[in-house]
Amino acid sequence: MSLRDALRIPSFEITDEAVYRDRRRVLAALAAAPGLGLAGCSDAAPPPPPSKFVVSPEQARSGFRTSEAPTRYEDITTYNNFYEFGTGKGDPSRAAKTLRVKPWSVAVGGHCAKPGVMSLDDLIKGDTPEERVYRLRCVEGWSMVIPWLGVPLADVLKRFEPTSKAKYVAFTTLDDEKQMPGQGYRSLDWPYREGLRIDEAMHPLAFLVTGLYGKALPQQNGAPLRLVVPWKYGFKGIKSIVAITFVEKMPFTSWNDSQPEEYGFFSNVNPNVDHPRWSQKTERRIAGTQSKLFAERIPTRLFNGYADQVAGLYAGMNLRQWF
Ligand SMILES: Nc1nc2c(c(=O)[nH]1)N[C@H]1C(S)=C(S)[C@@H](COP(=O)(O)O)O[C@H]1N2
Ligand SMILES: [Mo]
Repeated sequence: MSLRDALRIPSFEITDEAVYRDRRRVLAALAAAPGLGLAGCSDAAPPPPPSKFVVSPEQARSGFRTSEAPTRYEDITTYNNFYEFGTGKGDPSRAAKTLRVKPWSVAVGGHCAKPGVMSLDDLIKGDTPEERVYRLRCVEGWSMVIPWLGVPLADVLKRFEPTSKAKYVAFTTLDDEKQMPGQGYRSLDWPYREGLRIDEAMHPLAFLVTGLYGKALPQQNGAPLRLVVPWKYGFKGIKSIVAITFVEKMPFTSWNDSQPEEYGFFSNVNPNVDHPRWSQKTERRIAGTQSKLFAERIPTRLFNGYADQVAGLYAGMNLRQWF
């Protein structure tokens, strides 16, 4: 396979081992070739987060709702990305029943004063789940409007007392091929992992989700606990979380590992930074009618429409380099 062909592989349609191996070879070759270095894959550390940015409670709250019509429950729960259950949009809702969501425990550790392994109930104890209607913009170009039920990520994280060495937070999905048969395919380096800079994780819009439409989270949507970061592409919203770790260095993330030139660590929704293989200028909502899967194209907004709340997190940062 030529380099050009290999780079054209649609990363969300990878199904077999041979393709996976080939792609790894191409990436290794790219890494070894000086001058082919791509923005965002440099060894340089990103600039430190701005020290002064604070979002007021009123400003934050204005991001918790939208007047846009929510996507239908049937669509939110049958059109999914959850590669642990297959790469097709309909696979997770058919296959995810093998995931046992009770009992569930989450290990919280790394650079914090009070690490611990706890049941999900203990993890969110004392927090009353609230509803927030957030847009979800998938990097592939479709989007939904979802009434999530959850708790602010910051409230949970603070109880573990992260230390000054906690510059990032790493999240890990369950690693169990028996419950997640898609892990038998090397579509990604399992378990699925994601991460946020600590100030992003502490931002009031970052949300730990336990339900949607007022009901417990269905398996296919990431039960019993998933992350939702509404200003970032959907893949940052890691599902079925079993570990949260405070770390000093930018952590490994699955999509960045898989295609570093296509999926940067930050992955903020940005219509001005195209994906190498497609434009990010527009998106299509899941339409919610029997006859039509997608609605007409609409413009994608910077930070998925949450710029008022989150742009300050990236003051002075080159969003093309740190995509
Ligand atoms: N563990 C895990 N989390 C994941 C994924 C995945 O494949 N595995 N897919 C991501 C992607 S690409 C998107 S767009 C969202 C989709 O969430 P939804 O199916 O609830 O709409 O989940 C994200 N979280
Ligand atoms: Mo996605």
